[in-house]
Amino acid sequence: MFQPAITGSGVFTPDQVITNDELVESFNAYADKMNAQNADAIAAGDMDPVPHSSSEFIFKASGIEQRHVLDKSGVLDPDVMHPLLRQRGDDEPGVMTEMAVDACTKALTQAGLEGSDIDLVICAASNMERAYPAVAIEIQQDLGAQGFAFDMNVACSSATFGIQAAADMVRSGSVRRAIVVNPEICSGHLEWRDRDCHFIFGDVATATVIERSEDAKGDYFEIISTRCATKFSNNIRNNLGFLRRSRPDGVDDRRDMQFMQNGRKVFKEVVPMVSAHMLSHLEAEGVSDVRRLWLHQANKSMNDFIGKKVMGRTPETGEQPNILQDYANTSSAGSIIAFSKFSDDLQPGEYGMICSFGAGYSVGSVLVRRH
Ligand code: CO8
Repeated sequence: MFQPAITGSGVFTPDQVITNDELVESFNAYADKMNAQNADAIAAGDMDPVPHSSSEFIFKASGIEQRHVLDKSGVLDPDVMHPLLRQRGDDEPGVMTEMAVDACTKALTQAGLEGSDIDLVICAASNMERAYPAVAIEIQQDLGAQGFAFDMNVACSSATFGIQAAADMVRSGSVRRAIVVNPEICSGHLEWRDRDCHFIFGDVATATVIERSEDAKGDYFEIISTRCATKFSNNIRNNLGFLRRSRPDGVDDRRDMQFMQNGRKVFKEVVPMVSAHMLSHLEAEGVSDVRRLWLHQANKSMNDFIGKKVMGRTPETGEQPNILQDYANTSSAGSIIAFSKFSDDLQPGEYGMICSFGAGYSVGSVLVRRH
């Protein structure tokens, strides 16, 4: 058996930013347009008007101030309300591959490795750009990696579930060096026409290199252990799927074919589930002094609750870094952005925990120790 370690991480951040004010201005223009178009039905009581959104609500309810996206022009156009991405030919890299290779290159550089040193690529994300071939195999090819590659999807928990899979394979010796990459194009499956959720997500890609600690060329974090858990819930759901054209209604732009959630229920049910999961993981390892929590980045109050419960006190500044104010929820990538940007200062011997959670429900935790 070998000791797996995280030896590098990297983040690809799209250039384009949408602030809350920009988002709300375009949403309200869309609402006004819809309400004018449907004035008669609204007056007759056959339809509810589309209510306005507000920047104050967004910040207060979530802590989000802005989000990065691949294309803001389509999202902010009241006549479009989704990203507009160029159709690529089958002989050029897909969008997910392009983002993934950027994040992987940064992670490999930090680890002092080349793409050809890698013998496992896991593309772990909430949605895949196509059904097949696996996006991971295209990433493997563009990195010049060896071995094998596969896709996996556990929604917001994809990164930690991917790290568990990779760490277990490195531990057993079935692979030598793995990269887990999380290209999340959340803007593509967010319903920008619904004020309840239009502010929630952003786009990003993260990558994590996992190899034997004995092979590490620089600083690293030992992966002490991982824990994954799932419990079925319909409170976060997207019904878009390959059977859509088989259904009699023939519609392919139904509300339920984009992200849907009952946010209040998610909040109430997931916070205790995640806190208990993290505490039992720490207890099983006999760790009572975890120094850093890199949590899933969905909601600031949610993270405040979880941090307080797990630490047994209000975390001090920097102990539980949030990046959601700048990135919004980036699904599985959120906890890895936090890890990548806020882990350098941990001292040798100090423990930290990466934890992601979300649709499924699902929760995954990775206990690491700074070498
Ligand atoms: N502007 C103004 N008012 C608003 C707005 C808005 N934009 N949106 C809602 N309101 C109104 C509501 O209509 C409601 O009005 P009323 O009281 O009259 O009914 C009032 O404000 C309060 O609404 P909510 O109860 O919905 O507000 P909350 O305080 O619960 O905040 C949140 C909403 C922020 C969504 C919060 O519930 C939350 O963060 N919950 C946790 C959600 C979560 O963690 N989800 C995880 C999802 S991520 C995941 O698993 C990955 C899925 C795959 C990725 C998909 C990518 C697209």
